[in-house]
Amino acid sequence: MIVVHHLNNSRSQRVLWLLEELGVEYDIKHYERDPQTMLAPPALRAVHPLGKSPVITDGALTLAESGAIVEYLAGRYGDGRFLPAAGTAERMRYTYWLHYAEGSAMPPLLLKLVFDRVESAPMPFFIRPVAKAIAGRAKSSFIEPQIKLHLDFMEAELGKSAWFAGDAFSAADIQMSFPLEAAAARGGLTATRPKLMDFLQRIHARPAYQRALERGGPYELLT
Ligand SMILES: N[C@@H](CCC(=O)N[C@@H](CS)C(=O)NCC(=O)O)C(=O)O
Repeated sequence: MIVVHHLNNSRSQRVLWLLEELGVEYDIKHYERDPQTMLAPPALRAVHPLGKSPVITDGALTLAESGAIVEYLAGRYGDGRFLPAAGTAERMRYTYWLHYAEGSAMPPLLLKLVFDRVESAPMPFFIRPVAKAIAGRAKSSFIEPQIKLHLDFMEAELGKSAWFAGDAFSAADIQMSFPLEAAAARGGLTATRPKLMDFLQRIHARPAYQRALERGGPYELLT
């Protein structure tokens, strides 16, 4: 039986959603973030040394890293569904987006989260103006322009086909959901990018997405 080590409000929601799309049986082991640090509890390190979510176990296999998990589950249990055929242009695009989500789209969004927190963290009053100035400069000179670059790119790509890998919904769309949901929560993704907003609406309407929310519990992305 597949076990998903699921952290609240996290990337592991994607894995639950994929398993619901695949119709595969699975169990969930729940972990709660520390409310102050937002880090995962130490118990997750007993499953994988990094102690991050998602991690799955499937028999003797323990697998971390959401892209690797999505690739494994779609390949092993998909029976050709949610995975474009090998050797096609769609398969190449599928592979690209599977890597792009965590490798390129997430880093500036994570930096934004960190620097937003620097600005609002408790600190001695005489440090605050300096910390705010450094965080503000990092955001305006690098982080926000990078987020804009990526959002513009993704918006243009979704102008070429209904889904990221082509005209059929694939597991790459599931992998891409997290950066787009994070961008809507904290990265300035709004109705000014209608293709991306429409993508979010379409995925949220999928019955498997909703079943995954019911099983995973509340899902509110960090802002
Ligand atoms: N690139 C990794 C990122 C894993 C990751 O950072 N997960 C976050 C949840 S969204 C986490 O476990 N955070 C808690 C912590 O670092 O303690 C993946 O895609 O699986």
